[in-house]
Amino acid sequence: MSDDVVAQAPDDTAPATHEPPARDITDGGPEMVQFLDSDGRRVGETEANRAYASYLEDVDADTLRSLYRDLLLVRRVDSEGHALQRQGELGLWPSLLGQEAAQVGAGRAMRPQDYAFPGYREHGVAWCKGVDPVNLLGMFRGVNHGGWDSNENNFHLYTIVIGNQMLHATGYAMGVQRDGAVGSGDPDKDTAVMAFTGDGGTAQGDYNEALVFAAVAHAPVVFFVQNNHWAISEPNERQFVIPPYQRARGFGFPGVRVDGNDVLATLAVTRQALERARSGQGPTLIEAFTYRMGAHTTSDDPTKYRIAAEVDAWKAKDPLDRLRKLLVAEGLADEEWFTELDAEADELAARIRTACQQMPNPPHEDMFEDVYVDPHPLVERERDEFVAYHASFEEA
Ligand SMILES: Cc1ncc(C[n+]2csc(CCOP(=O)(O)OP(=O)(O)O)c2C)c(N)n1
Ligand SMILES: [Mg+2]
Repeated sequence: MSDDVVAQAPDDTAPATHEPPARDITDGGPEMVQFLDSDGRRVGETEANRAYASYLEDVDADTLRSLYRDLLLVRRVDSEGHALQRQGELGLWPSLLGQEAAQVGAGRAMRPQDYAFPGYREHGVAWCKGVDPVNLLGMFRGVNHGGWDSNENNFHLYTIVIGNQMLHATGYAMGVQRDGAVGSGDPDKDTAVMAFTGDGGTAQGDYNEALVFAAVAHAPVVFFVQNNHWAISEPNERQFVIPPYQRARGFGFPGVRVDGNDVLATLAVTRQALERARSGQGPTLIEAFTYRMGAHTTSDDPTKYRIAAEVDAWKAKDPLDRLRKLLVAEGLADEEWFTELDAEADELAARIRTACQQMPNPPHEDMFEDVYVDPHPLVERERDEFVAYHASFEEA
């Protein structure tokens, strides 16, 4: 354990400041797994990445291009969501800007049978799991109560209650164990569960309880913490003293810090963790070291609590730029290819924009649907009362 990655305890007596943080928050330390540096150069063997190199052996030119395609299309979906909110079409949008590689690396490592439990910012994971982005927009437009059938793509509904999905994921993973879908050796059957949260989520009771349960149950779950350095306006120093990847050991399973802006490293590390889970070796915690480039949501103004220099420092670590540089340097994609991809992104944006604008407003009584799996007399009575109450206005 190196000292430089251990955060300092907060000094509550210090006045609020807009000065840069005392330590370099762009440096993930020597234990961080990286395969592609900020300049798009491949990183040679290091102590940290050695154990993961074999998980990238099948990553050829096609795979690299398709990873870049996912990163770019996900960024385009995100910017369209932001624009739609600004134009009054959505109530809210939480941007994933800067976290594309963390999410695409993780999402692409998953097999169809693996189940994801997201927070509310995991648009990139949703994309990789095959969820139509239109469904995400529907939720933030407020025209449905979740947005999609979780079991269609094994991508659970967004969870706004911070850290809560860690418990859902762990419980689901314990169910997977009871179904005998762990350690059977059948690659189409063995299943892992992924739980996504943020740096702020690690301070929640639910998160810590889930990690204890997962450890003692030896559950097939991978906890994926996107450390984007901010929990709304609260920095890492307010969430933990020991970073999340080092805390995993205290719960009883391995933790690894990965460069979350490096899609290759994230892919490799997540593949390894999922394989461990599927084969019955228990949980892993992955801390993706990344940065929230935008506001917390469209309701937030980060200029009130963080300095521009910090954002600029992270801009130089952009996850798309570095893979684009690699593709160009290794002659795997030319300008024409990038132009065609931009056109595909524009088409995608136009499709989801139109679909969003045309979403019908649901009948109000729809909110009583899907509360329980089976019909419930209390919910039915409440729905009838609600419908009768609304009908009374029409009569008046
Ligand atoms: C239990 C709970 N407490 C507080 C909130 C309000 N809240 C919404 S997002 C957020 C910060 C979460 O930060 P982090 O886990 O780092 O995720 P990020 O938004 O950075 O992706 C908070 C406190 C909430 N949604 N749920
Ligand atoms: Mg955060």
